[in-house]
Amino acid sequence: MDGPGAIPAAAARFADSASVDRAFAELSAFWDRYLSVIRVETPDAAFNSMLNLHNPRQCFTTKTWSRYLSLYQLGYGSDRGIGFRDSSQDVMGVIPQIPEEARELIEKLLSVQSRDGSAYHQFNPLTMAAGRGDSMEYEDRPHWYSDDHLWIVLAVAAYAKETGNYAFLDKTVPFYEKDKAEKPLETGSVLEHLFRGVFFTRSHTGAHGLPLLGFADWNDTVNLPAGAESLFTAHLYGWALRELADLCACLGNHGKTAELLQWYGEMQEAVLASAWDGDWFVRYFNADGTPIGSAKNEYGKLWLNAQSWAVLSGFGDSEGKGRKAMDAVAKHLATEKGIKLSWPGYNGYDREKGGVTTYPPGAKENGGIFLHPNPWAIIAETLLGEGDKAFDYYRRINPAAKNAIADEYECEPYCYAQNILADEHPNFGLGRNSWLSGTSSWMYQTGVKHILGIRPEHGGLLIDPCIPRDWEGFSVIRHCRGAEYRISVKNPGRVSKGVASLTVDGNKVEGNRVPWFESGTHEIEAILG
Ligand code: IFM
Repeated sequence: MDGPGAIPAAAARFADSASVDRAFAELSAFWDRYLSVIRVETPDAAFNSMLNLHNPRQCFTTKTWSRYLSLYQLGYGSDRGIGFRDSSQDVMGVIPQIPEEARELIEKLLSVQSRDGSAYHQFNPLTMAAGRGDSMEYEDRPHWYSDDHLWIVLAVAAYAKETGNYAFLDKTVPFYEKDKAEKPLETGSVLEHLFRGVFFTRSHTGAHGLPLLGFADWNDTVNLPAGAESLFTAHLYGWALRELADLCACLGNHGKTAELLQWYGEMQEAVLASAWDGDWFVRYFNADGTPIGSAKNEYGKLWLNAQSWAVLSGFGDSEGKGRKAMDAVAKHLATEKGIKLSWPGYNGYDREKGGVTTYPPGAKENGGIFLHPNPWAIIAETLLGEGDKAFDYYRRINPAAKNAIADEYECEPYCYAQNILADEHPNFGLGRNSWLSGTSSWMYQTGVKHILGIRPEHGGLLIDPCIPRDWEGFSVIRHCRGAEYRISVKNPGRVSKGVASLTVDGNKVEGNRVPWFESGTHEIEAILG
């Protein structure tokens, strides 16, 4: 039973002190187990405390509560519920610790995917009733979001890499639409859901061959008239295509892999043909072809996600464009308190751009230090091999390293906030909306998978660190697929990246991938150089 009627039975479970003690013991055992899945020891104490305790704890909270029941966000009584985009990302922060709960959430998310491949933007987890979100407030705008359905591809791929449970891809899950008797009109395998998602994007492109924005992409507050195109969605589509291609290769479906990689190549061509602005990548195109995120614009000249994601998707690899784009980020967007989402902030309401222009310059999505995209910039720097830069960006927003400026920052020192006011705002440095932010999942993944570089792949556990050059090394204990890996990384040559040699239980292994074991404890030693 749900609701107030359930209270007496719940209270009765804790009517005597022995039951209370038992419940506390269970809770403590849960956290001991949860926090033991990944343990790190590095030369940076604030990094260790985030990765060993606070960050995975916040990830559990975001996975459980998405963006509702928060002191900052709309209350439970609203129809916000679980966000498709939000939870598809949050879930990636808990897959190593609670893979089966993660899978259950992934299935729920897939069950609110539309038959056309797009996704309902949000759903109530108790009733599973889904809705189209804020897009319904504007009659003249599309009622779908261009990114939602692509995030779930990343989540399913992460689940498969972590667990090796490829049978899950065949599991049948309904699409959302139902008949009058509430029976789903169509079902499909998990893999079919993912194919429909990427196909939706492939078949909804605009004048430059780039994905249409729909009502919005990751940035909820930029709502351009119909026909606008999104570079963010182009890059997310690229990442999703590569994940799906890898999954298909792993399942032995090489024809499908080739087709998906061809789609990837086509989108890369469209991006490179239209979106390079000279020193950085454009963020959107309006329906009339006007770029947003161009040196030609008066406001919103440069947007972080258009640069970092050009590296994440691999589309910006060509002729050093990705590096140049990230240099523009360092020059115009990076402050000592975190990286701004865009610059300069809009200064006044403009219905043609949407909610972004309702914030003062330097706040939230209008040129604020929006933290959720900061880890994407950090990952981009690791992909470019810049360990010092990556760790510097990490440190700038690490709440455990903000004690000296606690009065200015105002948020908790043990969890990530959603945003910090940026240097165009008089309260530069003030943090807000802590706890329920996608920053948590991404900062956790960034720390473990990209800076320390301990990353489950289909073919084994990858050891691919990108660390500050002055680190002597670090160690990680990682439990995965029934085995324990005790990893020691040494850095005698003081480099950032590049595994020169790898031993597994004393035996030399070629490359930087540890083969999967089903059980036991395994000693891994990697020497960088
Ligand atoms: O991506 C969104 C998220 O879904 C809700 N909070 C704001 C983010 C950026 O607009």
